[in-house]
Amino acid sequence: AFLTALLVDPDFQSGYFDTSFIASKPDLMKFRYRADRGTKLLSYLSEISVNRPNGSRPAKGADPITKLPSLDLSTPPPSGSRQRLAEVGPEKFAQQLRAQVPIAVTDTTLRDAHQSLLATRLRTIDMVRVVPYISRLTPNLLSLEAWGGATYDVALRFLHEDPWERLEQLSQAAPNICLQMLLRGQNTVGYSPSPKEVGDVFIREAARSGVDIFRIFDSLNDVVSLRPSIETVLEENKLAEGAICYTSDMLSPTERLYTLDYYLGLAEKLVTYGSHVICVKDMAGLLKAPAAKVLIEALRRNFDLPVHLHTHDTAGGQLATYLAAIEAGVDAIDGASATMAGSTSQPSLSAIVAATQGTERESGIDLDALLSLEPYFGAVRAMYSHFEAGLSSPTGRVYLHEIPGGQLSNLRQQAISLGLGERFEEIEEMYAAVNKVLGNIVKVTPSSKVVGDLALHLVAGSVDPKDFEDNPGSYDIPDSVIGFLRGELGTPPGGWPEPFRTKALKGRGGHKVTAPVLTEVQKTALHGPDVRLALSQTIFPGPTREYLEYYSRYGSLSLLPSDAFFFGLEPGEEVAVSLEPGLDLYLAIDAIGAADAKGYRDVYTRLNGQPRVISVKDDS
Ligand code: 3PY
Ligand code: ZN
Repeated sequence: AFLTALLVDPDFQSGYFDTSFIASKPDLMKFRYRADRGTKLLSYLSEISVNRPNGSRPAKGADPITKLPSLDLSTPPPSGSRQRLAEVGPEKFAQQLRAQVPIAVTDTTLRDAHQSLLATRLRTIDMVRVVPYISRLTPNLLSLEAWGGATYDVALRFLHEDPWERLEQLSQAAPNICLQMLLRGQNTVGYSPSPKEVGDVFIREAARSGVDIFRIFDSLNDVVSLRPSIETVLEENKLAEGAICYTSDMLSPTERLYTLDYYLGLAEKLVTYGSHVICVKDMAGLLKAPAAKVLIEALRRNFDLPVHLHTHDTAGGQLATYLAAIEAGVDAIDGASATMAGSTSQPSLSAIVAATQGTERESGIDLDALLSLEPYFGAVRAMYSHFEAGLSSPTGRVYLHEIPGGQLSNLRQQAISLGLGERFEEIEEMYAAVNKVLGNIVKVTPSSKVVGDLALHLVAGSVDPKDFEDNPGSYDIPDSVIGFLRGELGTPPGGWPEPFRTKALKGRGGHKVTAPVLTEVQKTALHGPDVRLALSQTIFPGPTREYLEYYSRYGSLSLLPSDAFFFGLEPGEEVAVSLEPGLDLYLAIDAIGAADAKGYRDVYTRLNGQPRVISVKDDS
């Protein structure tokens, strides 16, 4: 196609031997560049269509684009929380949040909901398409939680996307609503602590790239470790939401550790460190309505900060918890679009808005607007059904095992891949038993991963947890568990389980914790021109290497529509890819040939109608 364009160019025809005019034809070179990008994407599609790493495509449902609300996007979205934060600054913003009567609402659909239902697989393209509608239809949201948590890792590792590009695109698509991220304290968005310098650089870059609200937690509720992160957020003039992770059952008469006083003690520290908001992070959905009433009332009575409640609807009762919390004065709560809500995800936004409509604390969010967004997310969810965890109902068993919403769906998938899918109840019970062995800890990423890893390991080996507790020296122990016992994630609230810990570490390098340090190369990179890449390389070296390999081989895979990205194309199918506004590429596969003696197949493709044959090794 490049040659054809060249040959028909009048300058080429008139100047036959003189090619210097090419320098004055940048479009030709662009054409070449586009063709290159197209060929790379076609190579990826050919590879996926031959080898189908995600299995075969589920029955094709409605294209989510056809389900977008009908709305004129040419008018700018009304101003909202983002403008307010920029105008009045985070302290005043927090005071106003505390003083306002309407309940403030965060929409978690683009982060926690898909992390908890669809293995965090939602791709940027499916987010960025709907955000301009959200910003116009529900401009009164407090925030959009759309970044951080597991999304960073999964973007690099499985979606071959740059998480920073996602953040930038989201920030542009929702200029009026605060963007919120979940930060795992000193673990940033990873599974083990990073040096403080990494946390600092990470927060500054995130703030610059569009994050307005940082929700920050520690996986063992060691809130002292949150101080540096909170301080950096304050320096960036963004809103710091220090979180206390809720676990166990505060009002149980037998509860000795996770009591009201324990939570008030944590909140006091967060206030001292300068947190603007106190978040109660109920990651497993264990906060029952009566406990919410007591906890929220006490937090608001003891401190002047607004309180933001986060929960997961795993057992099915969390709307009741929200109503109790609202009555007790909670300032903000979290929900997800109804078609991406419920069970391990957040309660439904529509249900929240409907339940408060006509009351003193009604949210100001338009219920019809929320309803008009549900079909889009319903169609998106159907397109990602491959990643559903198979949790088709609420489960009260969460009160027994206390597995966080984001982990419950993941653990089911892990169990299935280990051939333990049929024994999931055993894994749940083992998770509860292992939690006791490890000292009845707070379980949220990454401490929850420690408990999950050990539970799977013991069920796979049919080990009795009591025997493991008595004789840990006789068993293999996953690395994450050894790291935890050494104290890499901090100290558990109830102290160390002894003599188990000493026995388990004996002969395994002892109790010595190695503090994370940066190499000189990492240090230089973090202060060099490509901070984002340096952060990814420091926090996730392996996945970043893989991302770069994919990028050099296939280009910007985030441009592909999701069903083509996950499942390739059927022979005869064509997709359009928008390289930039007004510039579409058409990619098609006509046929896939038989494997030759070496196992290669010819894939007959077309790029903007021009045929080309791509050879792919069939791994089957
Ligand atoms: C995360 O850290 O990813 C979480 O969602 C914790 O709840
Ligand atoms: Zn959550």
